Amino acid sequence: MNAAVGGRNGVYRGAWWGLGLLLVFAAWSMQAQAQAESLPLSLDVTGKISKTNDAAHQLYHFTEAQLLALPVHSITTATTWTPRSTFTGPLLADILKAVGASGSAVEIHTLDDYTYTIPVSDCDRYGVIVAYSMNGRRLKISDFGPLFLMYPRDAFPDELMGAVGDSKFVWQIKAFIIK
Ligand SMILES: Nc1nc2c(c(=O)[nH]1)N[C@H]1C(S)=C(S)[C@@H](COP(=O)(O)O)O[C@H]1N2
Ligand SMILES: [Mo]
Repeated sequence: MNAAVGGRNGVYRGAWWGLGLLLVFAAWSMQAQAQAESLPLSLDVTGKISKTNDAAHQLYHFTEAQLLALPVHSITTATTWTPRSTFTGPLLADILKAVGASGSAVEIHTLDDYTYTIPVSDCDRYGVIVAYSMNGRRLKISDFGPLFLMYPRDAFPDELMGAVGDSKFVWQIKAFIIK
C-alpha cells in the first residue's frame, strides 16, 4: 500500500470515526434527556391503609407496572393550564381500594413540595383520576407529570372553576398520605 494514500485514507477514516462518535453521543444525550423528562411512574401511599408492601409495613409503593395494571379511565376537560384534552389514568378510588384506605381525606405530596388535602368523597362526586397521560402521551415532569390529579372541570364549572377548584389540580404527585 502506498504510504501517502494510506495516510490520506487514515485522515478520512479518522474524520468519519469522529463524526460517527459525535452522532452516537448526540443520540445518547437526547435519550438521557428524554428519560429525565419522563421518570418511571411511581407512587407511595402511607397513613390509614391496611395493605403494605414494604419491609416495615408502613407503606404501599406502586411501581409503574402496578399503576399501569389498574383499570384505565379518562376525563376530557380544559383546565386553567391546559386546553381541552383527554387525560388518562387510574381512578383515585381504585388506588385507595388497592391499599385498603380507611381515612376520609387524602393528603397529596408533590416533587415540588406542594401539599394539598382533598376529601375522599371527591372520588364519588367527580370520578377523580390520577392521570399519567394527556391526549395519549405520557405527562413529562415539565408538563404536569408524572402524575396529575384530574377532575372533570368542564362538567362541574360552578364547583371546579376558579381559585378554590384550581388548588385541587395537583401535578408532579409523588405520594398520598391517607388521613
Ligand atoms: N405540584 C403542584 N401542583 C399544584 C400547585 C403547585 O405549586 N405544585 N399549586 C396548586 C394551586 S394552590 C393552585 S391555585 C394552582 C396554582 O397554579 P399556578 O401556580 O399556575 O397559579 O395549582 C395547583 N397545583
Ligand atoms: Mo391556589
